[in-house]
Amino acid sequence: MPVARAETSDARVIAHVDMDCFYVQVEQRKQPELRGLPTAVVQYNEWQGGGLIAVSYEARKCGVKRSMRGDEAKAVCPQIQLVQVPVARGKADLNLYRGAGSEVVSILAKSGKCERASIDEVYLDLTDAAESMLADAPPESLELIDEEVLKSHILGMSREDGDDFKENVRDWICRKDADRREKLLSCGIIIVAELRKQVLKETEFTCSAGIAHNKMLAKLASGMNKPAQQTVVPYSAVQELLSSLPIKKMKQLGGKLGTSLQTDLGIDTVGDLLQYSETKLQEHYGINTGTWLWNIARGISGEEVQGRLLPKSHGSGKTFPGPRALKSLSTVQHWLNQLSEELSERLSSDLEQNKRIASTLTLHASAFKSRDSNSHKKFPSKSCPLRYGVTKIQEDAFNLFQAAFREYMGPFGSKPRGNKQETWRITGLSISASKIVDIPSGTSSIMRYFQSESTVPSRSVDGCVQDHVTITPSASEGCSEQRSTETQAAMPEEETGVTYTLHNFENPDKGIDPVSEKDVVSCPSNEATDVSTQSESNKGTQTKRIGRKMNNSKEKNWGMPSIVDIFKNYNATPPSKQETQEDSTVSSTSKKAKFSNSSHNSQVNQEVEERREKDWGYKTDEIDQSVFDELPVEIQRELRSFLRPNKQFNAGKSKGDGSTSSIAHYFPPLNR
Ligand code: TTP
Repeated sequence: MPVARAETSDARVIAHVDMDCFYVQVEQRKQPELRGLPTAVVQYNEWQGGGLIAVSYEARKCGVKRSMRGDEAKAVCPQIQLVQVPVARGKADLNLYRGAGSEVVSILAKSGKCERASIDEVYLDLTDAAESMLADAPPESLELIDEEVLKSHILGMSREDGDDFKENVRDWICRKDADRREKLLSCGIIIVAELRKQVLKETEFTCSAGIAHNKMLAKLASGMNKPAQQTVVPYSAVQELLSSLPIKKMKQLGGKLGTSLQTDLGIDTVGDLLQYSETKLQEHYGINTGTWLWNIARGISGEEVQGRLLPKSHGSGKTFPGPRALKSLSTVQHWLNQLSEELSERLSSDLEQNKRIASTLTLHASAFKSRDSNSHKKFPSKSCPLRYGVTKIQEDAFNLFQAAFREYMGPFGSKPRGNKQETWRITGLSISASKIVDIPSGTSSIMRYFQSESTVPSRSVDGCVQDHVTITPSASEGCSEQRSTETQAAMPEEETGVTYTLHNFENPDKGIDPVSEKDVVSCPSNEATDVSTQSESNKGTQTKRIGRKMNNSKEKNWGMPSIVDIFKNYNATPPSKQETQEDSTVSSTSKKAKFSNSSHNSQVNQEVEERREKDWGYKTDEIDQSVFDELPVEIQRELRSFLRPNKQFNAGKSKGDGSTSSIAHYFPPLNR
C-alpha cells in the first residue's frame, strides 16, 4: 500500500547534488582568468557562433540563455567569454567534463550510498550518516553551526525577516520537539553543507543540493536555489511544493503520460492529481502507473538510491543542424564510424578500468523527409546485441541504421514518386551501449566465471537483473585499444538548444536509458544474433533447455543465446578438485583405453553429471549447444570440455594450443 511506503521513505535522508553551470566551471578552473566573467561554453561548430551548452550565472544575469547561439549571446552580452568544447573526431569530446564529474563523485561517495545520475548530478542516501549524527552529536547539542548550514533554504520558512532568517534556520535545525524524521533531515542539512564545502575545497567547483525524504523531492529541491545553495523539503512543505508544480516538470511526466494527464484529465499541476482517487487513476493508466501517480501527488516515492558510481550506459552522438543535415548513406556511414570509434574507446576503457561489459547496442536518429505528408514520422530506434571491437560496432551501427531507414522510408523507399525523388535528411545520429554488467575482477579464465558466485545476475551495477551478455571474438579488438578514462557523456542538441526532449543526440547518456525493450529488434548484421527470429525460438527452446530458473524472471528474454544464461543458473560450488581431475583424466584417455574403461567412465560421468544437475539445477545435456556458437572458439572448447570432458565436440578447431585458451585473451587483466 502506498501509505506504508510513505512511512518507510519518510525516515530516509536523501540528497540530490547538482553542479552549477558545470562545463563553465570546468573551463574556468582551466582558465582562472575567466572566473567571475560572463562565460558560456559553446559547441565547436562555427555556425552563428556555435550553440551554447552551458552558461555562467554572470552571463545569465545579462540575459544569456542556453537556447542561444554564440552570436546571439554576444548581442545581448557583448563582454561574454565564449569557450569552445574540446573536439575529437569532428565532434565534441567530453572527457574533460567526465573526469571532472568523477572527481566530485569520489568525494561525495564517501558519505553514503551514492548514485551518479548524470555527468554532474549525484543522489546520496545519507540516512545512515544522519542516524549516526543524531545518536552521537544531534544538532541541538551543537554550539556552533556552520554559516553554510544557516544559509539553507527550508521550504515553508519565510526569508523576509532579513538576517533573522539565519536564526530561524538555526532554531528549526535545533528543535528539540521535532519528530525523528525531521531531526534526521536536520542532520542531513549539516552533512550536505559540509560535503559541498569539501567539494569546493578539493575541486574548486560549487554545487547546489536538495535535501528531502526521497529522491523525487530532493531532485525537485536542488534546482530551486542556485548557484551554491541548498534547499530542504520538510514533510510539512511537500503539498505546497507540489500543488503549483507544473505536471510536465515532474520526472517521467515530461512526455506522453504528462500530455495525456493534461489533455484527458485536465491536470496542470501535480497538486491537481489529488482530486483523483487511486482507483480512478488506475482505471485510466493501469494499476502500476495509477498507483505511482497517486503516490507522487502526495510526494511519496519509494525509489531507492542505487549504489552506482558508474554510468548505466555509454553514448556517442552528433547533430547535423540546418544545412549540415546528412543527405547520403555514405556520409551517414562516415559519421557512424566516428561515433563507433568513440563508443568503442569508451567501452574498452570501461572494460579495462571497471571490468564491465555492455551487451546492447542501440541506434537513434532523427530525420525528415520532403514531399511527404508523413514527414514528421519518427525515425525508429533499433538495437542489437553488442559486439566488441571498432569494426564490429561500425558494421552493426550501420546495419541498424539501414534497417531503421528502410522502415522510415516505407515501402516506396527513396524511389522516385512521380517525377520527383523523395528526399530525406538525417539531422541527428547517436549510438549507445547499454545493459552493462560487471565481469568478475581478476578473471583469467572462463573457469573463473563458473567458480565465482558473484557472476550471477546480482552483478548488475544498478541493482537490476541484467539481460544476456554476448561475449564475442571481437572482444579482443576492443581490448587492444584500451585507453582513456571513465564514462558518461553529456551534450545538447547542437542546433536547437532544445534539451533532453525525445533524444539528446550529442548527449545520449544524459539521464536517458537509451533502450526500451520494445525498441529492440534484430541486428541486421550477418554475424550478430537475429533477435527478432531467434528470440521467439529461444524464448521457447533456450529458456526451456538451459534456463529453467529464468522462467520466473519478469525480464523479457530477448533470446540472445548467451553464456550468461549459464552463469545465471550456476549458484553453487564449483566442481571439486577431485572431480576436475577425474574429468581431465577421462578426457585425456586414449580412444582404446576409453573404450575399455567405458563403464567406469560412464559411471564417473554420471556421478559428475548428477552432481552438476544438483548444483546447477539442470542437466548439462539440456544445454542448447548453440549457445556456445557465439563464443570464441578457444573458449568454446574450454567450456565444452569443462561441461562434457569425455565428449568430442566438433566445433573445436582452436587457434591456440589449448593450454593458453582462456577468456583472458579476450578480456585481459588490468595490468596489461
Ligand atoms: P545542467 O546540470 O543541466 O546545467 P548546468 O550545470 O550547466 O547549469 P545549472 O547550474 O543550471 O545546473 O547540465 C550539466 C552540463 O551538461 C552543462 O554544464 C552542459 C551539459 N549539458 C549539455 O551538454 N546539454 C544540455 O542540453 C544540457 C542541459 C546540459
